[in-house]
Amino acid sequence: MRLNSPQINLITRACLKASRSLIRDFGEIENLQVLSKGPGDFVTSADKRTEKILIEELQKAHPEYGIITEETGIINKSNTKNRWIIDPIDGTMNFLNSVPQFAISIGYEEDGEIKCGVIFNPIMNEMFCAEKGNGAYLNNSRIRVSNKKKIKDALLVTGGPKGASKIKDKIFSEYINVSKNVSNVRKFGSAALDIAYVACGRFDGYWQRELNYWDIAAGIVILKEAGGFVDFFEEDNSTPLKKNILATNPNIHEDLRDLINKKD
Ligand code: 2AM
Ligand code: CA
Repeated sequence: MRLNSPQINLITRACLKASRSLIRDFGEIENLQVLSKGPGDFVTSADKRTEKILIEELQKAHPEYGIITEETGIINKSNTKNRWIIDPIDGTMNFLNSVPQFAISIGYEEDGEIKCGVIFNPIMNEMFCAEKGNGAYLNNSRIRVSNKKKIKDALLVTGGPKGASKIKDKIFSEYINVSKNVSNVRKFGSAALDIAYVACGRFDGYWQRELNYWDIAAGIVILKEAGGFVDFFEEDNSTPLKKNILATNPNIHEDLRDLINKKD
């Protein structure tokens, strides 16, 4: 792999270290499914344990960097120049159900722009990474978005709505509208991996509402470096960490945007 910024090296190392205990924890889940209590609390602690290792590793090199994480929140709030954006387990519901579709996702942001990122599925041993200007990779191979030209032939992926969503009806009707006009739509349950899969051409496009910044930060640079287009829609300035994302190969971007905007 020809990515060699200090930040990408740090993120990669932190991911590999944290994944060791994450793989062990995943192996325990099946045993816990049979207990009446279920694995809920265990997963929460696996999430926290993973995040703690990631933070410790990244802070060793740069204690002054800002950090935005799913579990801990914001660290070193005043540093908005250099920030790590961390999701220790993206696809928690899959993890909880013994489905090996989840990932550690870490982006590095400089002056408000994501410069590099890693999305690592430790069970499949797939590491997606990218650095601005230096391309995107899956393990050691360069990746590129698909070349599918027509939206009607596209295989898309989406997610949501969340249990607590106030716009469930809107999300479902959008799903119907889009589904009727494309080849098919999948729901895989990990936003980070959904974007990574668009980046390597497994899917032609992805959209989802009501995400958090840490779900997609690493995916933004990976998709762009793989030749994809990424964009946010219906942004609300009062909640800058909440995102509605549209991420596709360049050919179908406008068509998917039109489908999302289309009303019944
Ligand atoms: P998570 O697994 O880290 O919670 C599932 O559609 C995708 O949406 C996952 O990437 C999931 O991230 C993300 N997501 C963010 N907030 C969520 C929530 N409250 N409930 C379900 N999924 C959520
Ligand atoms: Ca997430």
